[in-house]
Amino acid sequence: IGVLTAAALVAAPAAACSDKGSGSGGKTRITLVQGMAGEEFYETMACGARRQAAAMGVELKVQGPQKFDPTLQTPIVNSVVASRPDAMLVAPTDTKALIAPLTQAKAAGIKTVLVDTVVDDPGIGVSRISTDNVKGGATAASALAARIGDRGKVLVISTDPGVSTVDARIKGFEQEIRARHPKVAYVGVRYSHNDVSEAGRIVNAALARDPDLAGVFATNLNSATGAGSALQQAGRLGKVKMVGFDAGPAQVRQLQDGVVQALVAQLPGEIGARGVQQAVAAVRGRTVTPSIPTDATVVTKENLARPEIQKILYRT
Ligand code: T6T
Repeated sequence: IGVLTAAALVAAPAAACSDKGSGSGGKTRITLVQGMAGEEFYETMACGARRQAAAMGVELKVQGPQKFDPTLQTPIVNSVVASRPDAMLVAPTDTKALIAPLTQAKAAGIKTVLVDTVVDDPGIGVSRISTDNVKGGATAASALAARIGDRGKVLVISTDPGVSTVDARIKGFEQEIRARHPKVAYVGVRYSHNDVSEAGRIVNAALARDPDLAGVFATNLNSATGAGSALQQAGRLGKVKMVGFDAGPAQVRQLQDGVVQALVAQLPGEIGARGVQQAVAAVRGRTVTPSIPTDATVVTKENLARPEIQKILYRT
C-alpha cells in the first residue's frame, strides 16, 4: 500500500474544486450517482470526475441521495436511466438492492461504470474501480495491532452489511488478526447505519461491556467520526487506540488530537477520474479495463505534513 500516481489522469489536488460543471457542449453525456451527496469521499470523487470530464470535453452531471441508503438511491438511478445519458458512474449503496435498477440501465444501453462499491451481479458494470478494500482492512489490522502492543480486545464499527467496500474491509481486518495476531481478541463488528451518533453509542456500550477494550477499527468516515468523539468524551484517549478508514477533515483533526492513531486514506478523486475515462472509452467503443484497483495509504501524525500525504486528504 503506497501512493499511486497516474500520469494519464488530470491532477485533482486538495485545493478547492472550482469547476462545478463541465458544460453541456460535449456530445457524450455522463452522470455520476454518488453513494451520498455532500460527503467528503464522494465530493472528492465528484471533483476528480469533473476535472477529467472537462479535460475530455464530455458533459458530467452529479447526483446523490442525502443518506447512504438504497431506498433513496434507487429512485435517483431510475430517474437518471429515464434521462438516457450515454454512461453512468454509480457507487451502489447495496450489493443486492441496486441490481434491478442497474439491470434496467444496462437494458437501456447505458454504459455503467461502478465506482467504489459494487453489486453482486458480475454482469453489471463495464468497469469497476475501487480501492483494494480487503487489503486495506488488513492494513488497518496491522496498524491497530502495532499500536496496542499486539494484544487485547479489538472492536470493528461498520455501516451496514451488504455494502461491498466496508464488508471487504471487515473481511481483511478479521483475516489479518486471525492469521498474524494470536493475542489480539476480535470482539466482533457492530453496525452504525452510517450514523455518527450511533457509532458513538456503540463505542460507549463497548466500553461499558469491555472496560479493557484495547482498540477500535472504524471502517469509514462517519463510523470514525462518531467512534473518535465517544472515545474523546469518555476520557479514554491513549488508553483505547483507534484506526479509521478514510481521511476527511474530521479524521485529520482526530489524528492531530491523538484520538486516532492511523487512517487508511483512499484516492476518491482518482476513482472518479478513472471512472470518466472508462465510461468515455465504453461509449466510444474503445478498450475498457474491467477492473481497476486504486491505492490506499496509511496516514499518521508523523507523515501528515508530507506533501504527498497532504495531496490525498479529502476535500470538503
Ligand atoms: O469509505 C467511503 C467509501 O469507500 C464507502 O464505500 C462508504 O463510505 C465512505 O464513503 C466514507 O464514508
